[in-house]
Formats: sequence, structure tokens, C-alpha cells
Amino acid sequence: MDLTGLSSKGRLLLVLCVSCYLFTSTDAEGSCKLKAKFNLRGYKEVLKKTVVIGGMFPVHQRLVSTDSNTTIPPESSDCEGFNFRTFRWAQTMLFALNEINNRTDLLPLTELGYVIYDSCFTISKAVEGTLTFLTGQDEAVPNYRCGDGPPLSALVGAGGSDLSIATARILGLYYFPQMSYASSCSVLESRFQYPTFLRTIPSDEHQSVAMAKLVLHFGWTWVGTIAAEDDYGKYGIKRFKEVVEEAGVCISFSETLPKVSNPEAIERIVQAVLDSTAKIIVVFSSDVDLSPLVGELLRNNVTNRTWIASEAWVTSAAISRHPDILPVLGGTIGFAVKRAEIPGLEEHLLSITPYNDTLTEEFWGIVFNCSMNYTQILRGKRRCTGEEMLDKLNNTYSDVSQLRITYNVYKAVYAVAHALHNLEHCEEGSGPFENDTCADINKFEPWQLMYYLKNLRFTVPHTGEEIYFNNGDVDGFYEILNWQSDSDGGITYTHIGYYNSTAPPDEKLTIDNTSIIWNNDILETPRSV
Ligand code: TCR
Repeated sequence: MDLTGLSSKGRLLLVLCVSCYLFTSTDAEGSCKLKAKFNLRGYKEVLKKTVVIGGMFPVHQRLVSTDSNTTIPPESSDCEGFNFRTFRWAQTMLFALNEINNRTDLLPLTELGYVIYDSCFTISKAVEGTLTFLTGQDEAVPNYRCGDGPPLSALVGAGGSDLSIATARILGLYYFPQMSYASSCSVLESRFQYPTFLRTIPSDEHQSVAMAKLVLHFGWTWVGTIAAEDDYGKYGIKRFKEVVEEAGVCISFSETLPKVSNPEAIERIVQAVLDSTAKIIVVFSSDVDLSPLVGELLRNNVTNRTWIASEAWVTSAAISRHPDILPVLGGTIGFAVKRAEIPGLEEHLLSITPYNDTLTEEFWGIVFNCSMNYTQILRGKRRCTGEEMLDKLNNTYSDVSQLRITYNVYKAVYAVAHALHNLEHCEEGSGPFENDTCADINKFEPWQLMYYLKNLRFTVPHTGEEIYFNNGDVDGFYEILNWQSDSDGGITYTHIGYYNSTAPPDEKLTIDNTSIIWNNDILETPRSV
């Protein structure tokens, strides 16, 4: 792929475009000038129009904590904790865009460019990225977009629900479409509050009900709950509790996982688990927030419990690949969104080079324990040669065996591309807008693209899945997985059933009880007490 990487003050971590515009910053009168235009494609393609898609991925896990010093101007914080899984999601967006740009039947007259932001798992970064995207400048100055750069189409992102809730509020003000791949919180169903939010992941309304039905299916009447301290955890567990309590199930304990490192809080949760007679524990959390608790459960050798996993950690290598995890979390049952094989993706993931952009450079340095940065080399860090071999790595980044959220990213990019295609191929005189007019792909309004996204129906390449949005949401379908031991003492995710929200009430949950391996001493369906 012909790509270039530009970065500004380390804020916009990855700006890669097929056709990039750079703007000077605002001058005294508030106007701005076009500084330069790069086009890295051949002459023929210069004639194509470019439309930019924004992407936002939580590639880093947190902000670097800084002292609040008010004697110097505040700066946007840096991020730390590089996450290989979410970096794969970002690369999948590039892969999908490349696939689309090479097609002659989808958007034949338009080239898709892109800007990608790192939301660092934090709301402030997500908001900053959204404002920067909308304004087209380095600084996040709201209500202003400079120049007539290529039209912006939609934002694919932002990651967790708490981030998307914040970005959707800003984007909603401008009626600007947002297509999410991971934000599953039920509050995002409200089109009144989030008018331009759509997603390729089902709403957790379905997952919470599915979890409750699972508990009732096994006749458990006494369960403990643990939730992340964010909208995902809080709303997910709240709905689960409502449904099980109505059916007479009692909640033994309800704990919350801290967002910032807090070892005492984690110890308290382990104590609550140990003190309770409940043997079934439902956990609604991302793997990042759950990880410290898992470490502590291992240290305390907390066994003989059955854990019920939400989608965000059920196939997480960060949890399941822990050494000695089997006695503690073996037997876990959880819900996972649809999985897919995406031909060509693995080759793409392995073909990146450290010269692509700043994120890839950082990735390379972490993976090969080297650096391309002069200062660090002078400080004694080994210099990366750039010839290191990615395909020798056994890393979550290039593991394509569980493409689930990754597949959602792929679908999200295709959804935007198909909507743009329909907009581009509208027939003047029978268009959907006032007086049967069409929108112009060179200069359309966000609400016009929204029309096409709402009324979209397309088939995903390679998998044949048909996608359409029902008030911005997709149907609730989950595979139910059971953590069983593989031949090397690790974990495999065995498929034991599924949940389909569109089926008649008593056919929604299908479980093959005999294929489950439980983790208790007697290897039988546990009793809840
Ligand atoms: N929805 C979560 C975030 C999330 C996630 C994940 C994060 C989901 N799946 C996998 C990391 C890895 C599902 C939310 O906040 O809505």
C-alpha cells in the first residue's frame, strides 16, 4: 500500500492517508490556508475524489499520569501500555480500506483516505481526537473546520462505550455519523440522545438477558457479580440483575473493578469471592480492567468457582494465556460475538514495517526490544534494523484465530464504504432528498450520508453475512464458549451453544449441556451454593 505517516506533536498518533492535506494553523483573521497536498498514487488516480474516514482505536491502555503543575501551559498527556489486540483492530481498518480502494465495483470513482486516532482507553483523548477530526486541525478547536479538504464521511470508533458516549454527543451535534465496532452499552440505543450513532456490535441489552437466561437454564439461584467501573460494566450488570432477580435469583455480592490501579480494592474483591458461598460469578468487564483481579485470584489460588464471562474478555489472550490459569478460570462460560475468517488479513498484519507511521514504529520497538529513536539509541537501546521478522512472532497482534471485534471493525468500514457508494451512485431526479435530488460525493453533508447508512443493506465480503441496521443496531447473536484445557495445559474456547435474540422466546438460548467441561472437583454442573 502506498502510504505516508505524519504525526503532529505526538497527539495525532497515526495519520495515514491515500491523499493527505496539511493545513497551516489559523492565522490572525481566523482563516486558514492550504499548505501542501500530497498524492502518492499515480496520475490516473489523482482524478479520483477522496473522501476521508476517521478511525479511533484504544491502542494504548492509559494516560501517563502527570503532576498537575499550573505554572506552565498544560499539554495533552502522553499514553502508555501498548495493546496488541487493539492495534490489530486499527490495522484491520487499513486492510479493509485497501481492499475497498482496490475494488472496481465498490466506490469505483472515489478513493478512501483516512485519519486514525488513539483514544488511549480514556474519554479525554477520545474527545480530543473527535474535535481534532472535525476541525481538521492539530489543535482541538471546536466549531471550526478549515479549508475545503476532502469531505469527512464518518468516524469508525471509539472503542469502549464510555468513550463512544462522549464522542457520540459531540458528533450528534453536527449530525455526523459514527460507526462503532465495540461499544455495546444499551444506553447507546437511544437515538434521541445519540442521533447519529450506529454499531456493528449488538447492544448489551441482549447479552445481559442472555446471561440471565443462562443462569436460569442451569437452575442457579445464588450468584455473585463483578462489574467494571464504566458504562459497559455498570449497565450490563444492572440489566442482568433485573432479569435474574425477577426470576427469584439472589445476588450474594456485587463488586466493582477499579479503573485506576488500586491493589487494596482488588484484594477486597478477592476476599468477597472467598467469603461468599456463591460458586457462580458473573463478570461484566473488559480484559484490561479484569487483568489485575485475575492476577490476584491466581496468587490466592481461588478455585472451584464457575465464572460467567462477558464478550469483552471471553476470548482475551491477555487473560486466558496466563500461565496456570486452568485451575482458576477453566470451565468459564461466556458470550462471544460472531467470528470470521478474513482472507488476506494475516498477510497484511505481518507485512507492516516500522517505517509506516509512529504507532507501527512503537509497536516494532516493543516487539523486538529495540528502537528507531536516536535519543533512546544514545541511551543504550539497541537499534532496530527494520529487517526483524514479524512472522516468527507468536503474538496476539497477528493471531487471527478469534477475529470477532476485528470482524466488527471490518464490517464497520465496509458499511461506511457501501453508504458512500450508494450516495455516489444516486440518480439525479430520483434521489432521496428534497425535490428528488441527490447528494454530491465531492461535497455532501453529514446528514445526507446518515440517510444512506440508515437505509443500508449489504453483504460482507468473504463471510456472506448480510448487514442492515435497525434503528442503528444489529441483531443480538452470540456464540456461547466454554474454556476447556487443550493438550498443552492451555485454554481452548469450545463452542457449546448460541443465543439468538430474534428467535421465539423459548428458542433463543441453545446449549449442549453434554459438551461443557466444568471446573469443579466432580466435573459436574455446579450448584450455585
Ligand atoms: N463492549 C465494551 C468494550 C469492549 C472491548 C471488547 C474492549 C467490548 N469488547 C474487547 C476490549 C476488548 C464490548 C464496551 O465498553 O462497550
